[in-house]
Amino acid sequence: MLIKNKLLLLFFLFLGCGAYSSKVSVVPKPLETKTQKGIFHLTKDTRIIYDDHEFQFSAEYLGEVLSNAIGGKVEVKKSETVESGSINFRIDKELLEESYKLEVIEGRVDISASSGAGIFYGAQTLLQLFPPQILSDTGDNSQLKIEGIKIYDEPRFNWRGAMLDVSRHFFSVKEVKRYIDLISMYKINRLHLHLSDDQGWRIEIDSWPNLAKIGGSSEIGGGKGGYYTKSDYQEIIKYAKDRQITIIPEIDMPGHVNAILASYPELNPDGVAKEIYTGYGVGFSTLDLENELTYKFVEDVIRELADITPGDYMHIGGDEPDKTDKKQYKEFISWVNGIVNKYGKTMIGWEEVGRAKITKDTIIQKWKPNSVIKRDNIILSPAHKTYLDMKYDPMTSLGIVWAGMIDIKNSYNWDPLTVYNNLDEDSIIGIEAPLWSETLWDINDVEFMAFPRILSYSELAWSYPENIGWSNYSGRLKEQYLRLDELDVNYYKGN
Ligand code: TNX
Repeated sequence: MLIKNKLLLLFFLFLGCGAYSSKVSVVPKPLETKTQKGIFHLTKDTRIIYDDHEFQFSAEYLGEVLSNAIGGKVEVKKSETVESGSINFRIDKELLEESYKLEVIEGRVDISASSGAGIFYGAQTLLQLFPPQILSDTGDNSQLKIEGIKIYDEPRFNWRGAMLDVSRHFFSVKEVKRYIDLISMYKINRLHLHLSDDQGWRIEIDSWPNLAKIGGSSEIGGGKGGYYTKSDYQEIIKYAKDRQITIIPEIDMPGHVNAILASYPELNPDGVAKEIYTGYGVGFSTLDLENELTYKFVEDVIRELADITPGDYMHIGGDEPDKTDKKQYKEFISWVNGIVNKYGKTMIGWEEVGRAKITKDTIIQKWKPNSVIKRDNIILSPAHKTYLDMKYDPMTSLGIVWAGMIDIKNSYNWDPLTVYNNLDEDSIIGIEAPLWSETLWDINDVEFMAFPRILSYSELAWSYPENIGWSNYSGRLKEQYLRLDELDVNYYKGN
């Protein structure tokens, strides 16, 4: 008995020493990591110093997190001079666009990059080197230190995406920002917003105001829906851009268009507006491709949307055109391709657009589990591996199962090169995890389906094959749970 108590006492003493394990649990796993001598303590005297104006946002962002953690004010300043006791963001033009170097030496942290993206990613890695309490705002800084380390990191794929369906259920600007906050911690750099579908139209278009007014007034299950004003949309874009995320707007056509047909009678072949639709079905609606007004409508929407979208891309959907004549579908997609290019954007479409003649730069998003289409410029979204709306297991209360169930291990254990009959690595621009929202009502539901699976996709897209492996990842993932706990993320806690 006595011995057992002594052992317990020793155990608690050990914990109490604050010996936070120095194992590196960063997700996605950095390319090269080496521990070295030195230690850096976060204190009320810590300063963040940056030498290039491009780094200002990341410096202030990090400053805010660290200030909350220590319950004081971490000073942030622009200067060429490195000081001891500081975290230094330094420009290094030799480095690749999104890469960074991070070094913790005695009493100092240096992060260098050639761009704002690299510095932001370095700052995210730095936060993950601290113990999880760095994300709490208790002001207890007794444990907040990092041991010496040297990291060089760069991404494998340039497209590391998430998609959020804001049509089937609408999510507010605040909810979208929360999602951006969380995914940007894991170096995801694209957020594709599915802005229209049968159940709702979510973006204000001045030349066709009923789209938002009528088309935006519904959602699955009969809720009140909603839409983004142009200034809402721009607020989301700015928020995402600061966090190195490009917003990709999608207007789905020529199928998935009931909300459009409900907003304007004149876009219907019989001149009668469709009823608003609040069910789950797909594949029942089509634009009238014999009506000239349809083409004016589409061009107006693309022009206005391109105008308020600084990113290079526009997604035109193109999926499940079950009610569209096959020949007309192909002609329409080729025509839309020209319109998207006319307004200065690269077109993206779900893989069905590959049936039509499209320009070489067009990006195809593969989603069907048995997809055979081969092309340059592919985004991988295999439904049976990356669809965040698939249930984890039969007990999951949210989600659907048409592509199977995807538990955490299954979300991680697949290879981008072989998931579809040996694609050429050069043809893959990256991975995107779509979250369709038929069964999701609010951000809590979104968090439950996306976390922790989205961390798998972040690692598969960022890390090189030699750094990918389930047993190592699952250990790091456990440590990430403590961080998600600090942020009150409603993540799935099963297997
Ligand atoms: C297929 S994937 C769809 C969506 C649904 C989703 C549900 C794709 C391009 N279309 O309309 O919401 O399945 O998982």
